[in-house]
Amino acid sequence: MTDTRWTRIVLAAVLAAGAAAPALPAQRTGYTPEEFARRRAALMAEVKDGAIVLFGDAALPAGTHFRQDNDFFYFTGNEDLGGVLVMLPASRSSCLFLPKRSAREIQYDGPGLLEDPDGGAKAGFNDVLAVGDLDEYLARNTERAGRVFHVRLSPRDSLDDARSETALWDGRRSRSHYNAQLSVDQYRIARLRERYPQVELRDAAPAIDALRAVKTAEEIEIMRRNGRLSAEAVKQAMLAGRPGVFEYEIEAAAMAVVLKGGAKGAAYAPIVGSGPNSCIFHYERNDRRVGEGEVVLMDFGADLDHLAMDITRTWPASGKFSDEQREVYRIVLEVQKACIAAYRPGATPRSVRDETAAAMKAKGIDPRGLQGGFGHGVGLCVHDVPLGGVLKEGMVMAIEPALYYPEKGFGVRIEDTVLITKTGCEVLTKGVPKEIDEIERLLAGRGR
Ligand SMILES: [Mn+2]
Repeated sequence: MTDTRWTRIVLAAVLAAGAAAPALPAQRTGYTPEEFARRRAALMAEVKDGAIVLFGDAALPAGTHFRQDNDFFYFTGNEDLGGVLVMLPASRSSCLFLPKRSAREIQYDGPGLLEDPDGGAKAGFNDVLAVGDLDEYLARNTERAGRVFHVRLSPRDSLDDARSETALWDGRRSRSHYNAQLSVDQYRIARLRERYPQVELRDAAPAIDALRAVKTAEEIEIMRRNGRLSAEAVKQAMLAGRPGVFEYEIEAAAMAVVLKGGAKGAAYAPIVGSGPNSCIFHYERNDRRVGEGEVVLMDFGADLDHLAMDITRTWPASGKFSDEQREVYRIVLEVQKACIAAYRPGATPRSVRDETAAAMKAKGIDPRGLQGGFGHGVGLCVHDVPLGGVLKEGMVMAIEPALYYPEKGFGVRIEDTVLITKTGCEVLTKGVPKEIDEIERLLAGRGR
């Protein structure tokens, strides 16, 4: 074996180890218990009166890791099933109700907070009680709470559906009256109305959303880490995304990185669209074989410590954009960069649109109808709570301009998630290339 062969083998091993190593140390930052106590105090300070009653999830999902109801998680950090949180702003108290479980149930699912003697105190609750005591507790406090319960009357959001989307899918499902049963949330409201007819129910969602929209220091640290992790995942997917592979192989390359980095999974079904599939906004079959000369559009983000991330990249499978692809890519990229430049505290959809138009004019680019504006918030949900029309420091937004040409068999979308800072914004997902020469250089490095 010659020296040069040795060098090459060692180099290959080092490269392989580098590719296999996680982008970040596997240790996650997570949350402190004080974080959730602070959030409860903030909501009680905002709501001031009545009793705040929030329900957790009641059933395990099939085939995927359990992920607690967003609003319930936000104020409890608790991942047990069937919990109810009751907060009394007047006395600044919060009490968590959890189902009593049999020894056998505990054997199956492991102990929860109710089985931990100091769990409640550690988590900062005044009490952790059996859910069977909930109605007695509410009845005891109805008069003290001024006959007002703040509950979630708005629809819930999920990992990947905003409150408005939950309502929309519900409406779509109900097109046939055979499918039009009430949701568990609607059922809970109906039960509360029946059981407490003297109590006025008010929607807690606006106050919750105002808190959730502005990220805490702990959330920002998690989202920064998720930005780096999800970016590394998309970068590995780009390296895997060449002609001849199936779209699901590209998905697998990204999933391996985020699972290794401590994420529970993807924040939404990964979108890997090659060729004509790049024009389908929410394509997720991911079962087509990538062809020569096509683009691959991948929309992907991890779910890390209950917080989502949202990235889209479009790259030429063969390693170089065609002239037509390059021209479209450049327009989308310039619009995206102009939006990012316009994101700062005080910005509105209008100001972003105006600044983007001015930037395109200055560069002599025809944006082909693409306007800047606001994307969507990102947080516990990929399509997070509404932000109220003006950007504030601590908000997290996805920016995702796109142009689609189904007749030409390709579309381009470029998306980053950004954190609004004091003076502008920090791109959390900058670890994955998006400049044309950066992309072509990265892909050239993978050889043939
Ligand atoms: Mn998005």
